[in-house]
Amino acid sequence: MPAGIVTPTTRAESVDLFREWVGGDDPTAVWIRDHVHELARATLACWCPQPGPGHALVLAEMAEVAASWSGQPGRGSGRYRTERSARRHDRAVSGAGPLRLEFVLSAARAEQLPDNDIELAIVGRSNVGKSSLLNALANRKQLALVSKTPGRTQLLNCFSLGDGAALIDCPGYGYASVAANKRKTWQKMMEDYLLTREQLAMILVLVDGEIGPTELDRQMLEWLRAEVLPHVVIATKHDKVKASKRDKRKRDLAEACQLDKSDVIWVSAAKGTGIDRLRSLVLEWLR
Ligand SMILES: Nc1nc2c(ncn2[C@@H]2O[C@H](COP(=O)(O)OP(=O)(O)O)[C@@H](O)[C@H]2O)c(=O)[nH]1
Ligand SMILES: [Mg+2]
Repeated sequence: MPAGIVTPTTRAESVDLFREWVGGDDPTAVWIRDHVHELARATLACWCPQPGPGHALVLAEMAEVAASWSGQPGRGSGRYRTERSARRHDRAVSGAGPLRLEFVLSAARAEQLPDNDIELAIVGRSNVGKSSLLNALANRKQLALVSKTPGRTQLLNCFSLGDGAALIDCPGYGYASVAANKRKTWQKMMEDYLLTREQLAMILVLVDGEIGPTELDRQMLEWLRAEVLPHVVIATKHDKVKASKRDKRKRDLAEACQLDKSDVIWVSAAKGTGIDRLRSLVLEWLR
């Protein structure tokens, strides 16, 4: 920030000044404009290693500011908004409504996935409601049936959203019947994918709202925190919790996940509760 011109006294003044400076020709300002999303993500990861829905809102606000820079007079409109980011922007502002998800392929290893620009991963134990949630997001009954095909339950299932964005339905953990060597294969594949996939913008950790986090869910969350991977907890089967018990269940589930109540997103694929909001968040995370 150029020093000594004006000393801002209010937050609004500081923001105005920052906007003015960052819209200018200064090489640092140009660099910041070009890297705003990476900067936002990195900053948030430092402030708050346990990402929640609040992250998406902050990122959305920063993206809005960045979009306004791209229209700055002088530097050439559109110079800082690539075609791809413009498409993402259009996709995001086109509003929720069913996501246009299409099954692409199942992969045994991350390298076999298509070269998507950006991805979200859905993880959770088997039966938590991953396939049902995908169907609900797309408002399709059988979209995610493919992932129930025998043999495919242990694979990374890729669903495209168009424009280089994809959702990856990861194999569920916690099959008691799965042999130890298979569990090792699962663990290696998941670690390879989650730790090394550069396109991965957010990991959606599904927790069964009816029964709360299992030991394996808690281990997964601990691992994600230790690796500082961006993730958010989604509690499924909201409809299965009695209305009279919901408040307490929401508190208990959040606490068991070491989160704030407001950081857990509750959904019901069966009744559609929370699905629209999750669609909007998905689009935000994919920007
Ligand atoms: N009541 C209710 N049941 C659900 C919901 N979501 C999933 N289920 C049920 O939970 C079971 C497992 O769901 P599925 O989507 O196959 O889980 P996955 O193994 O994680 O893909 C199925 O019997 C679903 O019908 C929900 O929101 N409400
Ligand atoms: Mg499934």
